[in-house]
Amino acid sequence: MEESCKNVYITTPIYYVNDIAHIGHAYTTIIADMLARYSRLTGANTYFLTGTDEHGQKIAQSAEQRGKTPKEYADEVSGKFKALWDDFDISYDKFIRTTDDEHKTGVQAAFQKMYDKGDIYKGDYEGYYCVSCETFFTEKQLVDEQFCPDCGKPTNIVKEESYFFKLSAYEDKLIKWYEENEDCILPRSKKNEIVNFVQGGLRDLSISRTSFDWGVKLPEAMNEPKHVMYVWLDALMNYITALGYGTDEKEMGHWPASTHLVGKDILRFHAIYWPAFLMSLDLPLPKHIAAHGWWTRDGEKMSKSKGNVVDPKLVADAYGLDAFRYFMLREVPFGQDGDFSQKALMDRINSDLGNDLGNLLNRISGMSGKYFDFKVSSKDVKKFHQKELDEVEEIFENIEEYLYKMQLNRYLEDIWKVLTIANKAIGDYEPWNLMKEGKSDEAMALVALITNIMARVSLLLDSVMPDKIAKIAASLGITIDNKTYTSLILNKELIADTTITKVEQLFPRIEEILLEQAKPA
Ligand code: ME8
Repeated sequence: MEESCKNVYITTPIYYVNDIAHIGHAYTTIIADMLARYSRLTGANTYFLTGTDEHGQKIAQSAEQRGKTPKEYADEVSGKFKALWDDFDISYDKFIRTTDDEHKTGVQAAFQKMYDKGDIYKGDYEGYYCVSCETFFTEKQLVDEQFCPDCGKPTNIVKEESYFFKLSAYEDKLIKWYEENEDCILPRSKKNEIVNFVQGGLRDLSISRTSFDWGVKLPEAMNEPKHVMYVWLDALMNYITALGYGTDEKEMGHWPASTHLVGKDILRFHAIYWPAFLMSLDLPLPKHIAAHGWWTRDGEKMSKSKGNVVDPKLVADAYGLDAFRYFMLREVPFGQDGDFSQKALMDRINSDLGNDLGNLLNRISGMSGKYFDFKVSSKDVKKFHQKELDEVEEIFENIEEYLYKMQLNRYLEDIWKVLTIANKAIGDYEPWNLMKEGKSDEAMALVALITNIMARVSLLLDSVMPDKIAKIAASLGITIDNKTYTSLILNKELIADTTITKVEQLFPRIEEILLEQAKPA
């Protein structure tokens, strides 16, 4: 994204199929979608991956409880995730499933390579396992000698033959990577936690299980039919098998990932195991691993087991998909937790979207229609409004930096500062008086200034609210594409003469909470 024609590869976690999609999953996916859309607008060669994580004990148990085979169950839930993302117009290039044959072949190739390198050895595992988190723990890590320190559920004692990955051998290399790549883990506070954890010492990682069989088998050459791979090894590899690692290698040109988006619950897997696996495979490391916070309800993390999840589809249907996208990105600083509230969503719609954005468009169409038969010319904007143009320039100067640093709320805040400049200019220059005084060229310059600001804002907001921005762009007579982006954002040019068309009210005022409750059916 930093320059055009470069490769950009954005990923979401692959979601477990034991759960229904809730707003937490939607949040990660919407952020990734925003980054991918923005990247495409800049002209970068963009690849966006999402999908589902379908192996492991947790899925096998959930399927059994429902009287289904794991594959039947995975097909059903994976299909629901995909349908939701399609309904949300998520612009993924590939939806990977870990039960795909190419994925399984790719993971086996990776396992074999790490084994051949001497990074995998056979041993016996003895310790504790949390099925819900699919994570191994030592006795010391448990809470009250029994419970998972992450989710609080009881753990199981596991004693079985296992293959191990020599994670301990990668301690120094990982520390070096963290030191040399300032923004490899975002936000910084989360990076510090990871660095401290690794400095505390790493133990080798058990990467195969023998007590159940719902997983990828070890490579055939190893002749270990009892073993299936640890689900996290299988899952993390999706980021390269999706590009054809170990099979046709077709899309491997996209590697390394630009940004792996994850929730903070799974940062350790991504920031410790994953780079160590990649080093073992002699592959370059991702540029950023960005961990966001949790959406909570009444202060508790949203999760199906707690029964407090909010259905993103119900919310989007009631309040509008684009408004929901904007709300999620704007409401909570990236990395922090946020409590979901319909009241806060309603306020954002009425104030930011209705008043500041939608109403500004109405004013453009109203003024241009009343005074100039909808024709707008930028001819005199610089003559009368260099001051406002400079103010806008100053705010937009580093706006893309916020995206690269994942400060998405600040990105949006700055766009809203610019909208404030536009709204204020109308009050300051009073075009209705300028017209009365016969200064129609000055009034035209003002209307054109606002139109130009709206055009730039539209380019910057297209990735956030693609549907509404398409309507705004059509009303302004501009096209949202790389050519317009280059002209207006990179080259800071003004738009050519244009004709405004009226649009329906984009964000009708919402007077009351629309959903009794937002729980999934
Ligand atoms: O962990 N708030 O899958 P998962 C915000 N399969 N985000 C949330 C959330 C919440 N309350 N709940 C879930 C897995 N998420 C593994 C990943 S990747 C190689 C394997 C989002 O279905 C957030 O992105 O449990 C979190 O990291 C992810 O869903 C966990 O999804």
